[in-house]
Amino acid sequence: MYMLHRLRGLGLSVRVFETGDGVGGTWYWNRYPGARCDVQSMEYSYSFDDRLEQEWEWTERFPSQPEILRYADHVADRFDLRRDIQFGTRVTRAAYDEATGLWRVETDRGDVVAARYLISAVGCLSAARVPAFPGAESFRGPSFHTGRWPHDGVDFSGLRVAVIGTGSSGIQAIPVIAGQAEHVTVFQRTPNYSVPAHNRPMEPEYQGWAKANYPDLRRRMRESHAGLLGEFNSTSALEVSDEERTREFETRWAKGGISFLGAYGDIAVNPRANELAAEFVRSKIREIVGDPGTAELLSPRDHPIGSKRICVDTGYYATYNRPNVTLVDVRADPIEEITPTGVRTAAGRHDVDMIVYATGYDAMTGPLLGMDITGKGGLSLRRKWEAGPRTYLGLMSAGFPNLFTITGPGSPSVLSNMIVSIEQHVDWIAGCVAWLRERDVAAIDADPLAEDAWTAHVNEVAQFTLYPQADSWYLGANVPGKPRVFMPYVGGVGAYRLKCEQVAADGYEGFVLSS
Ligand code: N01
Repeated sequence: MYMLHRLRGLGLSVRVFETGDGVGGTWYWNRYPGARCDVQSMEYSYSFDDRLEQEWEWTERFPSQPEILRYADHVADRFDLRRDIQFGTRVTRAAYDEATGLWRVETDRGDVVAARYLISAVGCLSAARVPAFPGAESFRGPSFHTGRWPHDGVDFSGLRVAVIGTGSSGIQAIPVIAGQAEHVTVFQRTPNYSVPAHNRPMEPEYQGWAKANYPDLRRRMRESHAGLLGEFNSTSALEVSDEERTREFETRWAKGGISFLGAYGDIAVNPRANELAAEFVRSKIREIVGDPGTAELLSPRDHPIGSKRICVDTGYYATYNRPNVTLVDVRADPIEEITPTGVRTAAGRHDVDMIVYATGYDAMTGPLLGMDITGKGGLSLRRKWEAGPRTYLGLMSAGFPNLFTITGPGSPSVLSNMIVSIEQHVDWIAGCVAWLRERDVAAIDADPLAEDAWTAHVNEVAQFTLYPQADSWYLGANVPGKPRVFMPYVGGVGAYRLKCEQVAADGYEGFVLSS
């Protein structure tokens, strides 16, 4: 939406294709119960328009999905965006025509359009993934993926519900479903670390203060590591006494949210420091969950804390104290098939009336590769990225001129406050397009050498952290056969922004320009 707004400002004619029937992207699709952002409302909003940020009133500390969707609708109306968006349309193919220097874009509605610039805003977590369980289509009841939730809601009353998956989506949905359903059976393959949200109504004083200080707060977010305001402590967890460390963890746990990981500067890089934070969360699980066996099953031990996206919950662990919730460890007792009446694991049958798949996404590359993109010489993006995504700055991939990827692989994207990263990419792309037009440059493409160096750098920085130690979607490890490559850029949004600005100031260094 912001890209459309900026391109209009440049006097370009713009057509946006959107699969959904409305705006909002992730917040349009993810209508599952309990869906809520893990970035605070005052930080998870557009900064590009003063009046917009002053007039919108957030009602909760962490915004719920319906509230963010209302905000997205408000932005669309306020800037009259809908007239250039074609809803209910999926791009199926995009091919670069070297003779004309234009992209030919095809959709599932039969549109064929030609464009000088093609900008992808397909998101990082939009290709929902349901694993291929044998017999899934034989199930007689309804089944839903959290990322493709019915618009008119789902009534769980009196039902026995299976939830498969315990990532951020499952962890948010399970407590709400358990509050309504007759019984919930959770199928967990890997336990995740989760910290409480301690969500609450927005304090008017805080909202007023943030609005009064927005220019400074937004600047701090843009210059920060993750695009967030939280207090990040740079000292080592190993330098302080046990008492002091526990006090710090307790304070952050009581505050709630992902800034728990900011307690010490070496949690993301030093295994010993990491283990101290991980063990603190495990101790909380043991404190909350009554049954010691269940507490142990819920305690992650196979990956460092933060190496998978940390979850933020409301009453998740306590849900396992309810008599109507059963936890099944599918690592010890794997799912063998879905039957007409439920889920059959190696150890037995679980009859249910409904299945909720909280099984995640083909992240980052999935939505891009789903579009069948071909560049110069008929090179397909799928072929080029066979061994993992290759980009320069996450913004372009060599051989695909004038194709920009907002929050593409190789940029901070999912490791940051997405709104901050989206705005930064949109501003950079708009600046680049304006620059090209002023100079009559017909095409911009990534230089393969700059791309090689950036791809190596993205990988090198990731290796310096504990991220590669987890089988995460950051690495494509959740999709069988996907190359194991760390996709987002860990270097931080502040440093990354400086790099992008420098490249532009140097006449788009590392890019090839052609007239
Ligand atoms: O998806 P996930 P998600 N058999 O991939 C399990 C963002 N988000 O939708 O770990 C059994 O994290 C899988 O198990 P395992 C956020 O960035 C943000 O929950 O692969 N289980 C895992 O438990 C997040 O990280 C918010 O062993 C199977 C689960 O399904 C990202 O979206 C809220 C399986 C998938 O977890 C994705 O989160 C929601 C199988 N065959 C999402 N296949 C907030 O802002 C998969 N699983 C708070």
